[in-house]
Amino acid sequence: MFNLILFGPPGSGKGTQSEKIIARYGLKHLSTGDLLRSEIAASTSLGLEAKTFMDKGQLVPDAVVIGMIRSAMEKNPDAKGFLFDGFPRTVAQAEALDQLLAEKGTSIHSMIALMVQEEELIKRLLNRGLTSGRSDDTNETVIRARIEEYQNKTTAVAGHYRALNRFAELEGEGGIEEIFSRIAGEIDKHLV
Ligand code: B4P
Repeated sequence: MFNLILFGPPGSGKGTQSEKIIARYGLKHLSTGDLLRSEIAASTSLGLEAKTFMDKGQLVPDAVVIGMIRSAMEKNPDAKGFLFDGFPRTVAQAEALDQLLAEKGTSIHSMIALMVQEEELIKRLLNRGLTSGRSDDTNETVIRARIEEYQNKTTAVAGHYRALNRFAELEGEGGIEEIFSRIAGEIDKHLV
């Protein structure tokens, strides 16, 4: 298996680049943001609970997202690898993910982090909010709260994989194809 984490602040291009990565490399895409939004759309109790956090720009509790990832992995026993997008976002989530993969006899091969300046993130998310219908993309105060959550709770996850020597940081500004070429160059180093 080849397992990759795409990492970066909200609006850094994780969702955008994930689509291109799965198309080229055939990995199973697991986005906690997408999984949570489908729970919200189906009005499940998990979705209704998650929405109260997401609408404030806060992270959803670890136990909820870890349980969701566990069941998504169990539904895909034949995947040739996973692309984790938006997960892990806390050190506790990273430790749980390492454990889940160890149970399958595998591990994370690489974490790729996209670097984007804060003002560019805000511009992209407000722009997406014009059409996405996402309540967390339309209010600049909520967007800034998401970025603050990232700085306070999520950046530490990079240190976890850096310590394992499985971390690469790439420029996340520029054209979408140009950024994808950088990501593919990094992935290919692990596949040759
Ligand atoms: P997510 O759904 O993960 O969303 P995101 O971080 O906002 O966005 P992403 O980074 O994927 O967006 P993209 O850049 O592709 O999280 C939403 C919320 O769910 C969180 O705030 C949290 O509450 C909750 N949550 C999710 N996972 C969780 C977890 N593990 N633990 C706890 N809570 C969790 O797109 C942004 C925009 O930029 C798009 O419009 C795109 O078109 C544009 N764009 C992309 N690349 C561009 C480029 N190169 N140039 C210009 N624009 C670009």
